Amino acid sequence: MNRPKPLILVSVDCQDLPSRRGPVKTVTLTDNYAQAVLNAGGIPWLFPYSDDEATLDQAVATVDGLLLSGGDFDIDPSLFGEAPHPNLGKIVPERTNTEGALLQRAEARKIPILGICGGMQLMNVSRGGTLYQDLPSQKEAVLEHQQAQTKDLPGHSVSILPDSQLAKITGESEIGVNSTHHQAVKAPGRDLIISATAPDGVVEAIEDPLYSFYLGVQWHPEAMPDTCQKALYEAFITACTRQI
Ligand SMILES: [Mn+2]
Repeated sequence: MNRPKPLILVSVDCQDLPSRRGPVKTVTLTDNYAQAVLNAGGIPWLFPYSDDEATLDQAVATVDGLLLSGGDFDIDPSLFGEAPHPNLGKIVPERTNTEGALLQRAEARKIPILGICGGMQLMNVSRGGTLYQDLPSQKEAVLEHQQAQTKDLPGHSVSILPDSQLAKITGESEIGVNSTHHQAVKAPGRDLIISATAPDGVVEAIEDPLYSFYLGVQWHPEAMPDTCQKALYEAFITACTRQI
């Protein structure tokens, strides 16, 4: 008999897509997230926005892992006690509220959690951490973190903290990563360690050593072909398999 595959709740974007009868609100997810979960041996479950407590409870109780995807949004700075910066991008309260509620429940169950880009930023904020609302205008001497080239190519390198979960997963002390963000972690939240930084000091990964798998990365491993990036999703799915 085949080994059962873990079920992974994947958070989504929601966009107005054109149709012949006008714009239609549509749940969206870049397919490479779903493919990365499938390729690593998991079953992705795309979960829409909801504020129904019982639904959120049951949804998280049902799954073996939580993947907070990135997307076309910024985190609301009121969540970390700041007024909006003029260069703050679009905030999507429905999305952020849904993901925050899912995250809270996933943390309570201590199931594996992987956060990508904006997903990582939300993990930090939910632990009381803060963000740069707009890196270029709020931090001096930053590299280009919104690369012009496609996401399969690295935009900058990151140094990985020795003995961190990320170091164990990748087996490397430095890797190339893509970079398509203008926000970033400023102060890390409760119990979180910074496990990767860019050459300019920008935080690129956070983790909670008290969890079996709690990792946020600022880049998009699902968009890169490198073996060490695939290893990230494989480690996540392996950890989720232990929940079954
Ligand atoms: Mn970056």
